[in-house]
Amino acid sequence: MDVDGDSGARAAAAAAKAQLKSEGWCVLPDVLDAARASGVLGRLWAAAEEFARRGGDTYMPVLDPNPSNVRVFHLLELDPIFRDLIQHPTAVEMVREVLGPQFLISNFTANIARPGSQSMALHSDQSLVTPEPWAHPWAVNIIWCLTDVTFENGATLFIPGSHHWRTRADVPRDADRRLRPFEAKAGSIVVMEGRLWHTSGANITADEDRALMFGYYTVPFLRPQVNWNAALSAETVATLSPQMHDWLGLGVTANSSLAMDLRYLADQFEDRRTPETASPG
Ligand SMILES: O=C(O)CCC(=O)C(=O)O
Repeated sequence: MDVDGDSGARAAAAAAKAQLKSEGWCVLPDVLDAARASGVLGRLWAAAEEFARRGGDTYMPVLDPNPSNVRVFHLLELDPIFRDLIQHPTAVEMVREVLGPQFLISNFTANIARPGSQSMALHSDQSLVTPEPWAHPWAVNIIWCLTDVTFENGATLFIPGSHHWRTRADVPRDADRRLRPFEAKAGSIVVMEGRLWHTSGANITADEDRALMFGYYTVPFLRPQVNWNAALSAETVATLSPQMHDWLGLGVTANSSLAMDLRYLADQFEDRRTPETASPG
């Protein structure tokens, strides 16, 4: 979908944004065409091999019950195609819809659920990086669908309305029975705000992979999940635009927010001045 395109596309984008605001998620179809989605999938498999060649483990027992889930971390370091996708204009537009104009790229990973894969823990991504209460959306995932995603092949399962849960005590005992799949065509993105509780689905097909990539963005005052200064090589950093430097928090002043009022005292309270309190001259 071209968010800036014709009026039909604009109406669909507006509806998606309204749904994101009220329900905490939306699906935008056709962000990548079928050929591009399949091309990115090929690059993802190559990246998985390269990740393993560099000593990374694609099976993470702390996350997944068995090795049928293939995890790939540090995508931004592995192939420039992922550096393009993390700053795709549609993705950035949806991120800003949730987080406002300023944000950081916190992580970019993939999870290929192969036949036999099982669900990880139920969680919200915001609960992984901030303490309770979760009052505002401070994180958002852009989930790239590189294959068609169905309940059967392991679609991410989410709980409608769970973005309103403010503490762990709000998670109901029957949460596992409330799960619903995010189903979408290859080339879609699913936008999921950080407070929506979810898990990976089980892939119960005989021979179908489900390949998703998770671009994770947060408000700028949260420490990113990945320390990009450690994760990215000098060669990769040299390819990045000033904008990407900012979004990855690479600069010396990255930890200083500009969203503050540092006017001098006299200017901050100028409107309260009366002729008597105004300085002479
Ligand atoms: O793969 C999925 O469907 C969900 C993955 C996820 O939520 C995670 O890795 O935190």
